[in-house]
Amino acid sequence: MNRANTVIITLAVLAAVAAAFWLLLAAPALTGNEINMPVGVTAQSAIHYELHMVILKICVVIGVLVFGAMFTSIVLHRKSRGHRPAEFSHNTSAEIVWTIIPVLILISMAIPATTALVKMEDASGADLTIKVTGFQWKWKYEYLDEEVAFISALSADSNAARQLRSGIDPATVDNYLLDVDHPLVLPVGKKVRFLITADDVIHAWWVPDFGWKRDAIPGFVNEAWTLIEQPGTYRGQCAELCGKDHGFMPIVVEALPEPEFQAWLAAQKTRSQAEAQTVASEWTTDRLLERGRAVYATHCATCHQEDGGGLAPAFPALAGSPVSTGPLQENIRVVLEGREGTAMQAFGDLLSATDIAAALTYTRNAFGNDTGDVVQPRTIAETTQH
Ligand code: HEC
Ligand SMILES: [Cu+2]
Repeated sequence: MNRANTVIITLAVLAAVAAAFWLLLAAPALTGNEINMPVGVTAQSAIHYELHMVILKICVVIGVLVFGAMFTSIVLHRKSRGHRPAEFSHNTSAEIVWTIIPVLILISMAIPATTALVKMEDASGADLTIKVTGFQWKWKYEYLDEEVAFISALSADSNAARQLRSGIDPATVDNYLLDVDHPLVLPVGKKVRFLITADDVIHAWWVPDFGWKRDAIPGFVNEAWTLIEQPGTYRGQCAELCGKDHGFMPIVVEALPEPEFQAWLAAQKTRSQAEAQTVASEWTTDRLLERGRAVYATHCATCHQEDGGGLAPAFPALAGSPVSTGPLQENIRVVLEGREGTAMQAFGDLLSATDIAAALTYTRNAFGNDTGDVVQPRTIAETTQH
């Protein structure tokens, strides 16, 4: 092979590398599939994307230069062509050059990276603050200063399909394991600050389209922020690995234009005020049982099972349980305070007085537990105030 052929081959390899890179960038337009990192929908994810592209381009240029030089010397200066290796062992000017150039490259990468980091951490000047608390296995969202708070748990469809031998094909469930009963609703174009913590074990709040993920750690409050630029529904998951149901506590964010968001918020406030009033009123047994069945399905059935039969050995049956059929005060205490050191959490922090009263009334009368006890929401409200 003559020299001209070798040069042509080397150039062809370099051209192929460069073409592959541009194809990577053009892929979404050509195939509809994203190979590159997605851009996301927030001010912050745009910062990440720009930084990623700057660094990627620098890396590609370095890669082409280094591999180009390597392949050229391997091919053109190989032994079979009669080349002999040089025998010097030090070259001060070469050493200075190959130290200074990488240092300059690293500095030129550190500047945009640090700028991006500083912007990512700056949660000041937020229009709205949301406190996010991770529980086993659901999220609680509190709109601070707005007196709006709710629990967001896996949607009933997904929950039914995921049960062992449910007989339901997950492929038939819309957004299987990525749907919740009450999504977090946020305004578009507003800076939203998050205070993220957990009540029991470590969780992690992650919506990929937002471009960040934060650990939710008991006893710590982590800060984060977002500014969503496009209305839409964004889905994420608890990204914690260690624990049986982190994969079943998804996150759904509905981003609404400001006026629609305000309307939603007003409706929520009216609802929670109405709820506060009904706590004081006398509830009929049927109403409590009906509500209790729903609360039980969402908040208790994962462990104690739909039929109250429990899941031996870890989760006791409530059907015939000495607590669910024994003295009422003890049952109230177990549900409000939980059982320290077990998966039985303190529901007093998690559910409203009405929900707890309904769940107690239901579990003391369902599954053959015919105690006939009716627990009024006001009884629970009085207990928790002390
Ligand atoms: C994450 C799993 C989990 C969930 C959800 C859960 N429990 Fe429990 N529950 C447990 C475990 C585990 C125990 C046993 C604790 C122990 O060993 O002392 C328990 C114990 C109990 C007991 C005492 C039973 C007995 O016989 O000792 C009652 C009553 C009870 N739970 C009611 C509820 C109610 C009501 C709900 C829903 C509002 C609920 N639990 C949700 C895990 C759970
Ligand atoms: Cu989790």
